[in-house]
Amino acid sequence: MDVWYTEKHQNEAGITLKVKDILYGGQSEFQKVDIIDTEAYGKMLLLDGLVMTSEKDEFFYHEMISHIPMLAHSRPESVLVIGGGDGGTVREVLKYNSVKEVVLCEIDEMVIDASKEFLPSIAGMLDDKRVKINIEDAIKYIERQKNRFDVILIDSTDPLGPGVGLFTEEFYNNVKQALRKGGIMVAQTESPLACQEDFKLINILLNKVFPIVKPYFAPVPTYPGAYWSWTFCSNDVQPKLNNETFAAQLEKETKYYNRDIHAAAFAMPNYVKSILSL
Ligand code: AG3
Repeated sequence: MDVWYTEKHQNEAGITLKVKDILYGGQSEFQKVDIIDTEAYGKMLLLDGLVMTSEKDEFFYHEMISHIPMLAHSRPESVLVIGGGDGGTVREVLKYNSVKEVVLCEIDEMVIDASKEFLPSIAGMLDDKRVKINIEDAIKYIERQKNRFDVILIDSTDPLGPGVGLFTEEFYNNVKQALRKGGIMVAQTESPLACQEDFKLINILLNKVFPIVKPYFAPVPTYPGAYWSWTFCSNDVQPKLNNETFAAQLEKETKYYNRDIHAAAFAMPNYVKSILSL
């Protein structure tokens, strides 16, 4: 079989992968949901034809979106994951004994069902009893949450389609209200190389809402630019490592995260400083 999958990036570049098998194709009320198996990156979840995650490189993304905020917090007990229906972020958050509940607020049940069936190494912890799955638009859900979560992780798609409302000042304000004292929000904030405009605009919005806003960076080989960002936001907590003991234990099994990476992730390349006018 000589079938290739391509995601185009701004219609001027892209990623192309040789397909071994097409495992699932569905159209939900919100988006197209596909699972394919590729030679180079293993099984992958695509939403509206865009790469969300792959078995081979998911660890960069899921470890970075979760361990940086979780280890900057003094004792995370209640965690909210917005989007993230593939379960990778939930899997990482469940590694903390302090965590009593993880609410997954995902708009599209088809993403969860397809991930559970075809991506067990990523979605395998979604049945854990600490996980509460809420199939709802997070824009609505967050309006009802006040002073409720220690860590909120926005594991969204790009600012397009069903994800667009998760990148607004109003939404971020509601997220802020949903945080407890000492709480932390991290959002995926696009590529500072391939999506410079989005990266900049999201950072401007976050700075209107939160007093502490610190972007951080890591590679994600299958995403646009292969270079990704997340942004750490809080009213009262800085992003430094706060739980050295647990980090030392955790880094024995993580594939990307360790204490050196935690410190280095916030180092900002000069061209990124210029994008953010710093
Ligand atoms: N969130 C998707 C990041 C956006 C990727 N963009 C793209 N391929 N154009 C990841 C979900 C993983 N839990």
